[in-house]
Amino acid sequence: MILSEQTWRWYGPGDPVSLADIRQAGATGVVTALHHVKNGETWSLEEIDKRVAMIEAAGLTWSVVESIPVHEHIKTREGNFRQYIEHYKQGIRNLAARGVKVITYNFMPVLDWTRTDLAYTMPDGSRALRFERAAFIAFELFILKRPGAAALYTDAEIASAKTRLDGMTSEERERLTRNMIAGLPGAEESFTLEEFQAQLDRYREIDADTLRANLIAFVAEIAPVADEAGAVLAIHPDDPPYPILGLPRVLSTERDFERLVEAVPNASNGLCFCTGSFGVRADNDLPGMIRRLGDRVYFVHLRSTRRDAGGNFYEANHLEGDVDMYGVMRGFLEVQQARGSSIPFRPDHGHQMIDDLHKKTNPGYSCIGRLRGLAELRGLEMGIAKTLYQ
Ligand code: DNO
Repeated sequence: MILSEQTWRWYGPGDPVSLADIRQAGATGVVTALHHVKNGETWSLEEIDKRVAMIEAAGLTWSVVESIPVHEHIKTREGNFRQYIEHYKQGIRNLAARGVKVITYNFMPVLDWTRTDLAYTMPDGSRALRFERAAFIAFELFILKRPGAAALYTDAEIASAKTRLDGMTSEERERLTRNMIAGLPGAEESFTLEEFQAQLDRYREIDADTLRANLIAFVAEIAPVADEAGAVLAIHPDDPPYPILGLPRVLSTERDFERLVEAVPNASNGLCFCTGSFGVRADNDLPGMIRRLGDRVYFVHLRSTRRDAGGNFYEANHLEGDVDMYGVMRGFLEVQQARGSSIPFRPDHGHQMIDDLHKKTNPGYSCIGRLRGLAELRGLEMGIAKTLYQ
């Protein structure tokens, strides 16, 4: 019986949730990145060695890189993109040489994940991350004032966004702006409003077909390097999984990932199966997807969201919300039995709860909320595995 490898994201030495905490949570693998290395630079052996030593001294293993950021010039194929791709390749070789062989990345333009509210209070008093459509539209139309954006929305949506904005204090408006453009943890960029609009403008001529071609061109270059080094690549889906702010999206559905594999069939070209991101779309059949894409799933993020008819969603407890976590876990176990080896997963995000509420942690990455998630997922896995395989 093969069980998955339990991992936990760590933001490095400055993370208020320490390696010792991770060990007590019962995870064995660490998911981290060299956040201090500038986006586009090579991850040197020296910096990798320091990080490996730190993690191993805590009795843990550096299992997964999340992420080596993809420079914006690579996404738009301009400026120094050729040099950045060479740096990326060297980073893959260096990591693999030190035994770190699963590399997560994403190809979302400008922003990594996006939420309007980082402290949405749940009925039990814990706090969750939320994407609220009216607040998002209020930001886009009335704070950022993105040219042409109004054409995307109905009059009723615009009116409710205006009402929403009018009801906000100036502090709330500032907080919304910060949430949107200041970069959530993991994002390597943070902007002022003007800089943000300038970044969006760089994509004016880039539609989904062009972005997809740029993704394929990038992966076609790095996958052979990963194959040779014995590493695998795990692309993270778009979050949320549809176009926002006029930016194209190319990894929101099963078909999107299939297209990437059809274009670049190399074995290293794989997926970070994130149930929280894919799960925001009702047309993504998660238990079916993990089975069908299983051969290419190299890392898994387990998290659930609850969406409503108005296009809002919040992050639910791991076994609640819209994600059929039982079906996903069962599929995930089947994939691992078929492959004959463990695949790493991590509890993705968690509520701020109990003592988390009195601490400043990275949004989504508090200790106790994730501990609850990991404990629930571990129990679910054990229950299914013992029933099916013993
Ligand atoms: C959010 C994370 C993302 C993810 C990147 C992968 O919590 O899942 O920031 O790390 O998109 O490149």
